[in-house]
Amino acid sequence: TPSFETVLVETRGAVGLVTLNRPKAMNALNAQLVRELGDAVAAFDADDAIGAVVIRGGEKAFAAGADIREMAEQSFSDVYLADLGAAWRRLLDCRKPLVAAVSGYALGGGCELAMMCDIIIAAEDARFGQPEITLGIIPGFGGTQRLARAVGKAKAMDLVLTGRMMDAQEAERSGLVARLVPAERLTEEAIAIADRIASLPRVATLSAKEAVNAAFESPLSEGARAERRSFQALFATEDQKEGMAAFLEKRKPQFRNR
Ligand code: CO8
Repeated sequence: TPSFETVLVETRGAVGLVTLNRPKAMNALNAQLVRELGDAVAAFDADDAIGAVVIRGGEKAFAAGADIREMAEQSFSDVYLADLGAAWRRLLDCRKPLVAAVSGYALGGGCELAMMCDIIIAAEDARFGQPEITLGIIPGFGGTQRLARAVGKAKAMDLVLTGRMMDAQEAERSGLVARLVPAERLTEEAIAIADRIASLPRVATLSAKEAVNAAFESPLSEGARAERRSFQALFATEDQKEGMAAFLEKRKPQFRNR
């Protein structure tokens, strides 16, 4: 496992665990952290032994946004030329499922990071928001788009225009958060979900992630057509034969990710 300064990387069986590690700055996402996070996720994506990845922060903050100290004096040209989008895109390029385990603050870029993951699990003390407007900017890494898709226009406008925070219960009710768990069980539950995902046939898993994501990228008929092709293609895998044979023979399947 490679070693980084601003993120900690571990494995738990077939699960890759990335911990954002700038606790003194509430895990503010500076350029180094975003780069290292991208490297860590890409390394797990390339590792055959890993089936899913959990990204977590600390107890007080998942991440309180982009690093305001780093951004404060930057000009348009600085921000334009730095193109941190390239680092973020490495997360979006990850084909394996990403689970965000959120406790404490997930604000600005921190909320955007959580929304780039496939499943958000939140502790009961989690708080989400896009406070950029209070700094004279707007979300810059997909926040307006992903929030609108996750919670609808009314609540997305409310959050983005006022900069207010929503608590974990509101986030779960609104459809941003998949599951709410007590804070002390957050990591354990997130790893259990990732471990369950990692135990399932991988070709189908990656196809399923791709298919659900197509719902946000294409018209219904195109998405459904792509889904149907993937569905049909999965009949060419050994794991489909094994999964169905095991069901009929009333035994546990032995998936080989083939
Ligand atoms: N950037 C830099 N430092 C931060 C940040 C941040 N986003 N958030 C907190 N810190 C630092 C504080 O400056 C403080 O440092 P110090 O001890 O040196 O003074 C330390 O973390 C602890 O913070 P607080 O004392 O403020 O702790 P509180 O418990 O009082 O408050 C809050 C916690 C509510 C999270 C508060 O810190 C806060 O409001 N933070 C800023 C939240 C924010 O506005 N985030 C949006 C940033 S803009 C953005 O994310 C743009 C996204 C575009 C994508 C960019 C990708 C890179």
